[in-house]
Amino acid sequence: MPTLTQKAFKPGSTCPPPPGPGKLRLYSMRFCPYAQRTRLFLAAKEIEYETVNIGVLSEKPAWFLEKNPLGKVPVLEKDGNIIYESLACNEYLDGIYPDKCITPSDPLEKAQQSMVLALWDAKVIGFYYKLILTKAKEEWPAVAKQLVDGMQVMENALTQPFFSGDKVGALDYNLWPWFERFSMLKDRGVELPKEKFPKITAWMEHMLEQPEVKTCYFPPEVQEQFGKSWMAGSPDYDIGLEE
Ligand SMILES: N[C@@H](CCC(=O)N[C@@H](CS)C(=O)NCC(=O)O)C(=O)O
Repeated sequence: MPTLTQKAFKPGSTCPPPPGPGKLRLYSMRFCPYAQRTRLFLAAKEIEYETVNIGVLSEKPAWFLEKNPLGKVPVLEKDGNIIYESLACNEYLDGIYPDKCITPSDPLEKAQQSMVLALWDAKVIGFYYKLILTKAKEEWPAVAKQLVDGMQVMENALTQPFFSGDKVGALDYNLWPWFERFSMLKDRGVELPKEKFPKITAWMEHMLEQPEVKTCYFPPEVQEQFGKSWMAGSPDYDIGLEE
């Protein structure tokens, strides 16, 4: 996969020149689950692109805010157009590269996928970040319980082998990145035992077999190393990269 740079751009850096005509660029952060949604789409669709990694969780380069005023990754850039927000990025990719379309074309299926993502946003994701960012240990058990209760809602929503149906699809890619990171929360009281989460356990096993998931994967120890650096207030974006 062509990569413009792996090391994260930081404040004081210069914006790299725009990608050439017809070329696609992804502004990313190696450990960002939202950017991973888009990387999974790119890998599944076998689209060529270049990557510019940004140190986005700490002070960020001023030029990046000109790309996305929200200051968040993922961002796509192609032929002078800028797209931000992971779900918008993924739909845009399916729109401009219609081969291997991942977004459902059936309106009902599309609505159902959006509803499950809304459950995820309401019942899980806030507690996930609250647990990571809360320093007061005495608050962890209550937040961990809310998170596990939310995961039960997701277990109930998983009625087929994949969240998207018989085969892996958009909803699976849009949910997977946080599951890859769940071991980061073990120390804070969150586990997903097979007895309580049989469908999610089986789904995770299927997901880990998908080539695009393997392409975008970091093992738990690396996710945990990044998680610790972030929780300690100094995210290490460049773990594992050569000096
Ligand atoms: N709603 C956005 C969320 C993206 C997001 O929060 N990305 C994080 C990195 S994982 C980020 O860039 N954070 C920087 C910030 O919040 O300033 C999406 O779906 O793309």
